[in-house]
Amino acid sequence: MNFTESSGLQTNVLVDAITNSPNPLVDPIQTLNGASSSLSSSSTPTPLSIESPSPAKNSGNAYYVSTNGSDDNPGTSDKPWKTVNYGVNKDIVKAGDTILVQPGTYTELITLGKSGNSESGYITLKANGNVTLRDPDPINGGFREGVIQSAGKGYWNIEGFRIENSSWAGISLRDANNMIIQNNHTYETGASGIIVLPETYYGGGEAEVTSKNIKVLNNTVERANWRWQGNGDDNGTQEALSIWGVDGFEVANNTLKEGKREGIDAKVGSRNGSIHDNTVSGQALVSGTPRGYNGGPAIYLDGNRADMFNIDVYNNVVFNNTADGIVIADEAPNQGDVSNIRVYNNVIYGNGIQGMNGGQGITVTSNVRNVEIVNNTIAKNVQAIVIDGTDYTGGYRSHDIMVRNNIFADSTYRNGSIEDVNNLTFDNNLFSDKFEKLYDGGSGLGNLKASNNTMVKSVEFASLDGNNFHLTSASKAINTGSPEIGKYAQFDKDGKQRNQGGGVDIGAYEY
Ligand SMILES: [Ca+2]
Ligand SMILES: [Ca+2]
Ligand SMILES: [Ca+2]
Repeated sequence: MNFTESSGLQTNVLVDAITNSPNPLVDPIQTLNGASSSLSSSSTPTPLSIESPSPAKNSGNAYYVSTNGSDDNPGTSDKPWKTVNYGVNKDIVKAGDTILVQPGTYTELITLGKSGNSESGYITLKANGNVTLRDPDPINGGFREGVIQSAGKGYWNIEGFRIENSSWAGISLRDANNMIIQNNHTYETGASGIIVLPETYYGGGEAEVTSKNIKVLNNTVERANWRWQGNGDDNGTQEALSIWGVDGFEVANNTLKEGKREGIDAKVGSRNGSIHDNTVSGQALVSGTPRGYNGGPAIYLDGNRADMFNIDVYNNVVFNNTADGIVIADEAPNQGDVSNIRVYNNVIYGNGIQGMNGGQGITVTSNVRNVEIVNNTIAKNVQAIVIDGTDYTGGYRSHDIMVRNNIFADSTYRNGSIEDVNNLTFDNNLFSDKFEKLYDGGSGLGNLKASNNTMVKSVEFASLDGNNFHLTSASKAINTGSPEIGKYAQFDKDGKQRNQGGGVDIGAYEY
């Protein structure tokens, strides 16, 4: 297949439109209470921290589940219950209580049948040692089924499980509020490892923004979408870690590896959130296969059928993914747009396959505005950056995009491309001389302000071959960045104060 600059994106757009269609298979979860959803329309420029009581402070009762227990028992440590699903539905379990699951393998679907609350706290469901949860039927199970699943529930802390071999998702939370999902490991899940999604899926607009205050922390999501066989397949749909229609989210310190489709995907009106300190590699494994597709970002913001705004993407390491790195797009420009996005301190390397896909480090497409791309280090991708506001998917030409203090090193096809964008500021970036131009400038550039971009023979990383992108003393990146960066970027990826040695450095790491 011949390389074209937009091949990855175009194909990706098509495929998501197909695979986001409703699945006609049986809905495994009874529809219970609809979630309350208080939507915030405000947009603030500071990274968001979701307030929540610490589950560790739960002062409630502890109950136990063990493989050698009985559901006729009282659920004490001496007389534990046998099934997790029994425990999470038992009347005696209240807000603030903890259910400890003793070591072993449990083969059952676990449907959360109640909620905690803000006064008494979360209900904690926790692995008390090595606990594996398995789908009792890894072949059958429709759209939205998860080995742990819920509908309209909130205030749960789900912690420490290994979940594997599922027909659809590992953890699937519908219309959820105030959930913490932490320290779990999903492995070879049919569809997503972890997904939050709306009951009104595919409805469009605010109706799809039904979840709020979701934290997904320190999980490993490995081999997600493992049943995905390519276009037209209903089994392995969605993405490895999907945040769908969520107001208020934090996705942090997760490790994603070897997924067949996209990695972390905040989509359809998700807003007021952050994606940070995650490590994402080996995603989009099907890209370029005969029935696969040639896209699939490792981290994806897709506004889709509702407004998406106020999201920070920072301190992530995104490497060796088959297709793209970080993509900001809007697959459904007729409903809502994407705005107020900050992408900073990310290290993005080795993504894409030349001749097969675009392999962009960072991409912004049409119907997107007010994006700041600051102090990222982008190396050894097919191309480093593409800003393309062409309206082939509809919507307006992208505008008010800032690309500042980034390193673009050793791309394999070209540094980047920009076209059809208004009010693009492109300054104080450093790029290696493998290609003469920093970007191929296409048509449709309104009010482009490009200045102080510097070409160097070598960035002088600690080790380009060894993927250590810290700077060494000879680097021209030192003290040549612009100090005009947001408050959010005052510290580098390592937490070091910027402006060491009298000036801000270019790239993710301050020398
Ligand atoms: Ca199943
Ligand atoms: Ca949209
Ligand atoms: Ca400095």
